[in-house]
Amino acid sequence: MAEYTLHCMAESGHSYKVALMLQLCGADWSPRWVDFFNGETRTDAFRDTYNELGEVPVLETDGQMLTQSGVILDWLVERFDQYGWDTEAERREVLRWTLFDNHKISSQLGVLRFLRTIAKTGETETTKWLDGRCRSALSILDKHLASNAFAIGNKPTIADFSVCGYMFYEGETGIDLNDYKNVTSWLERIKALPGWDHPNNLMPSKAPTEAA
Ligand SMILES: N[C@@H](CCC(=O)N[C@@H](CS)C(=O)NCC(=O)O)C(=O)O
Repeated sequence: MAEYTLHCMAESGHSYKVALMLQLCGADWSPRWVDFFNGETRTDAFRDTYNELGEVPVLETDGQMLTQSGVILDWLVERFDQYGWDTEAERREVLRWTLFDNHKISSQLGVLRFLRTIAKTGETETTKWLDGRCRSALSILDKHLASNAFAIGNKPTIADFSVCGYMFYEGETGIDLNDYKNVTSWLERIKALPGWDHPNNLMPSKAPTEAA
């Protein structure tokens, strides 16, 4: 059994943040597919065993269940001493971008992508509203990246892995990232990190027995 088990599914950008960190750190990890679309995270069994919050990702290691991607990433920095900060000021910058991501970027891009590509609701007042919110957040990010190679300056950190969570699912949010040139250049820099891989290659999208 691997040292780390990531309870996740390929469609989850929040899980991808953790999968990417594990991969880039060369961790001994394996994914466990969660049957999210049939409601596994809403069952008492899941909530009692893995996460009372009813969400993926969950990182299981050494009998512990770690939840919330931002918390897990922070914990992994301490474990691997990689993709973290050198000063307290940098640590706060990492936290600032991780919180902004959780509130304004990944949460909204994730829901927009779900509505447009998975639930296929068609264009509604909700998708229109979310589209505007996402574009506004992307513009803020794009401006920041005009003078910063990565989220907190010149080095990649877990803040980048948080912010990019839903940005490699090309075409699925309905927002063309080419409208945000600094964002696409930054994504290329993340892709160039040794060990980078696409969410669909790191996490399964169906049960292993079905996939076999
Ligand atoms: N802030 C959380 C967000 C996690 C999240 O929203 N996960 C989604 C899947 S991508 C989920 O499990 N949602 C549960 C549900 O909708 O019932 C994190 O970063 O870990």
